[in-house]
Amino acid sequence: MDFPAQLGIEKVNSGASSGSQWLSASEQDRLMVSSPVDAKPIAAIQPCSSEAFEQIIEVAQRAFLHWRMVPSPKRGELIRKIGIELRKHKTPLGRLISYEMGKSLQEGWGEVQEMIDICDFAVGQSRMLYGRTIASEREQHKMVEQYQPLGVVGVLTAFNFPAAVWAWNAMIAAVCGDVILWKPSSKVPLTAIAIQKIIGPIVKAEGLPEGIFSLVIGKGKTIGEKIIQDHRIPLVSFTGSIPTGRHVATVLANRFGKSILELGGNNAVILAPDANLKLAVPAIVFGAVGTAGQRCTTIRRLIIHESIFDTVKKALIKAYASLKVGDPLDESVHVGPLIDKEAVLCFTTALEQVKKQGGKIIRGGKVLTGSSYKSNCYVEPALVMAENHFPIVQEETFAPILYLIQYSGHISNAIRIQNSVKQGLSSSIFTNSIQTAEEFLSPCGSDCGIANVNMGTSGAEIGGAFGGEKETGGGREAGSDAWKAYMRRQTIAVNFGDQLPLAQGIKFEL
Ligand code: UN1
Repeated sequence: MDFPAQLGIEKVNSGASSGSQWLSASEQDRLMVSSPVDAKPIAAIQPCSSEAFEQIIEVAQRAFLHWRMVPSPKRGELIRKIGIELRKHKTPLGRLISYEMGKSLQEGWGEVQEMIDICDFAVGQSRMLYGRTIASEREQHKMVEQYQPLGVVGVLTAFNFPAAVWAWNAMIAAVCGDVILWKPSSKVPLTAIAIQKIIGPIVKAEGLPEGIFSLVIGKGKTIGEKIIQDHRIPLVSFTGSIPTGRHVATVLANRFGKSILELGGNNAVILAPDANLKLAVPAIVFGAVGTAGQRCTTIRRLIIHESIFDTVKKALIKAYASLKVGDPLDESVHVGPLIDKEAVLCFTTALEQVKKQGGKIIRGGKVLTGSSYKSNCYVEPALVMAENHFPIVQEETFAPILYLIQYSGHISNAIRIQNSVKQGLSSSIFTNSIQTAEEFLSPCGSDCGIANVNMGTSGAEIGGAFGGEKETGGGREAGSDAWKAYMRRQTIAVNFGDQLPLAQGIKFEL
């Protein structure tokens, strides 16, 4: 296994970097990272100390003073070079993601591709930070709106996307003139170290200062908490659970900081009576078991019309029987391990709960043991007959459990079931009827941030704004106009005349 070394991962790594420099980090609480694939230790990390954190913030603040004055198309030029370098590292980086996180190699490479795509997008965006002109009501006045950089942006990412979610945030924030402080999940910090080692030298070679992209590794309770509390960080983008997101939002709101939240999903697919099952079945299986059910966008609920329920159930049982669970680096494998034993416990506990609440497991659900599954993190993806109101179905269990739920009558009944959860990230419908599809996309349709037709709920392209409603947090990242969240908006009025007319026609004479 040569990819960790190829990417500059050492036996013991510092968990604090201001760009190309690595600070001496804490000797205490050394973090040993082992793979969920085979339980073997990969490398150790010295977490970022309080002193190193202070230094990094100071360097980042200094970098911002320079970076905000670099013309944004020039900032885009740096991102273009990062995209080129990521292309060169796609093979080993995808392998590291797969080995450290456990997702299939295809999905590991897909994640690097998502980084490359957002780089390309950000390069274009760097020439399109458009404001607008506004008609002034006063004579010889003009009004315009412009967008200015914000400062140090904290990006707190989750274990399930060790690379791409940072890139969505960081590449866009960087062309906006911000500097980025990344705290990855301490379950997958080696991917972050590898990325930092790719980009740090590029920034340096361009003659740009340290501190545009910094990295701090440590526990959420220590380093994560420092970031959300710090007044020097005007914006925090957080991806993770709803309870932690609620805490992040509260702390940020209390100090009038900005937040972008990407929290849990409880995504549903609706199968209308006229659904094309040739499309639907593979889409559902990929959406439910891809990344071993650990995407925010994973399909968790399948809302099936009663007229096709038995056919769909049989087709899914058959498809699940052909799934290969095992080493995700083996390209014939569909499903790798869960991230850790805690995640396995969540899977088994949820299945116990669903049985108690009246559900029935119709396929899978076992924890796999034996020499191919040494880490004890492998599970058989489960198909479960359930009802939407079961408390466990209302929750997001970050594991491959797909609840089969029946509906009858009009499509509005399925939409009502779909929307009857607290989360609102992604949704989809399979139908060949324009009326049904358009009702799903109408104001009385899906209440989610993402609504797809004739495809699954996961695997969004970076060109769209990514995020969800309700307890998913309301944030938007990646494409479309998501860049605006990384900038401060300024409304400008200029008087080019020799009179001083007041707005609203107010008279004030001296
Ligand atoms: C996540 O699970 O946090 O749409 C992000 C998708 C991916 C991103 C998921 N492009 O499934």
